[in-house]
Amino acid sequence: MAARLSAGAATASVLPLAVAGHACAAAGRAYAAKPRRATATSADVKTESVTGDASLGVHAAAHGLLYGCAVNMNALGADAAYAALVREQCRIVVAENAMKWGALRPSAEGFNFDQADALVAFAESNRMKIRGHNLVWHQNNPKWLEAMATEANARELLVTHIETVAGRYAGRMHSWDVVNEAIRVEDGRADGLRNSVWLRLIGEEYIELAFKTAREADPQALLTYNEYGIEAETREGEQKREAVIEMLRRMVARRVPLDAVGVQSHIAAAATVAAGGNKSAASQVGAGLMRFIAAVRELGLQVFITEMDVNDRALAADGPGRDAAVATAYRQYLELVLGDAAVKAVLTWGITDRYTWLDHEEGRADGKAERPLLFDAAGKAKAAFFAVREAFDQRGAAS
Ligand code: 9MR
Repeated sequence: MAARLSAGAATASVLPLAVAGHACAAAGRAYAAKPRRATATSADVKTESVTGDASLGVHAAAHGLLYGCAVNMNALGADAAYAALVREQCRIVVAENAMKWGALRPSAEGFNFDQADALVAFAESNRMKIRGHNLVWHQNNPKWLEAMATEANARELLVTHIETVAGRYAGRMHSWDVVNEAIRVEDGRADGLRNSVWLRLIGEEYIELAFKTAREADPQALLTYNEYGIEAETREGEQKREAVIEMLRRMVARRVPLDAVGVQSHIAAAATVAAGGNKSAASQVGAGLMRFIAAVRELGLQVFITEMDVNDRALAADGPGRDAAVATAYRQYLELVLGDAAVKAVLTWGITDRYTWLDHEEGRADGKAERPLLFDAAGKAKAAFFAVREAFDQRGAAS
């Protein structure tokens, strides 16, 4: 399996981040690395402008990239400073939750587009592009769906949902995550497909059905397959990459309408800086991910970094090391993946630590709030902001 993924891409099996740029160059269609600029210092963090021409959206655009973030609709309506921050930094937005079934489908009969429409209006009034997330998932489905969906009606439920939702915003979306997280190797199927409600009721063709329906409903949106857990240089990461790429190859061979792959990029900061450990999810990202991205590119598909954040659970509570380690993880990860010309967009999953989904998860052992994003809870740019901006600036011209 590993041989298939590496064919035509980098030949080294494992590369630490520091030399991963050579792997990209070996793939033949990557960017030449620029000399690295000095790391942002805490003095830079205090004084440098981050707005206007200094914003992430502008810096990304200068290097052929779209930058944006996931938007929390409750915060957007209630927190003017948050809305201003999103407006100032982003050229593309995605609803963190507002376009999921759970938000759109309070009942089997009806749709509630209030929050989704509000996001679209916000984006359009600020000339931002919009990603739709998502049309088919195993999570955040309303209770009624699992209760009433049967083998007899599941296709119709899925098709009606996609026609209605993608159709409503047709011609106005940059892209749609049509199917989200369809692979789960642990579920034991040879093809790696997750044992989701849609797989059980429709069979593996639910994926093709979803993409075809989405293309018909909105021929202009870039149709995306979005996945997590394909970043790490681990056995699990490699197995998942293999299963995803095989599924993508089958889809392309069958002419399923597919334009892009979303690499979610929920990563973890290195434990080395603050906690003294030597195991780091960030530093374990490398050649495997770049082979995957090259394989996606060779299928003629674009790559979007769709949900990046850096959890800091492994890091000691305070001191300068914590935010610096998060910034380092952003910098190393983005310098690596932006080495491939197929990567066209970077979105973070949120923008300020004030609103991060990670605080509603397992969280830090010390009970303190996570600091995984680019701005602190008061809206001040962190070292991670400057690391991301410099990673955008490092991206060279296409070779
Ligand atoms: O951040 C989202 C959180 O608020 C929701 O409760 C959760 C379930 O819908 O989804 C989170 O976002 C997920 C995204 O939709 C898909 N990839 C993983 C994200 C983090 O769990």
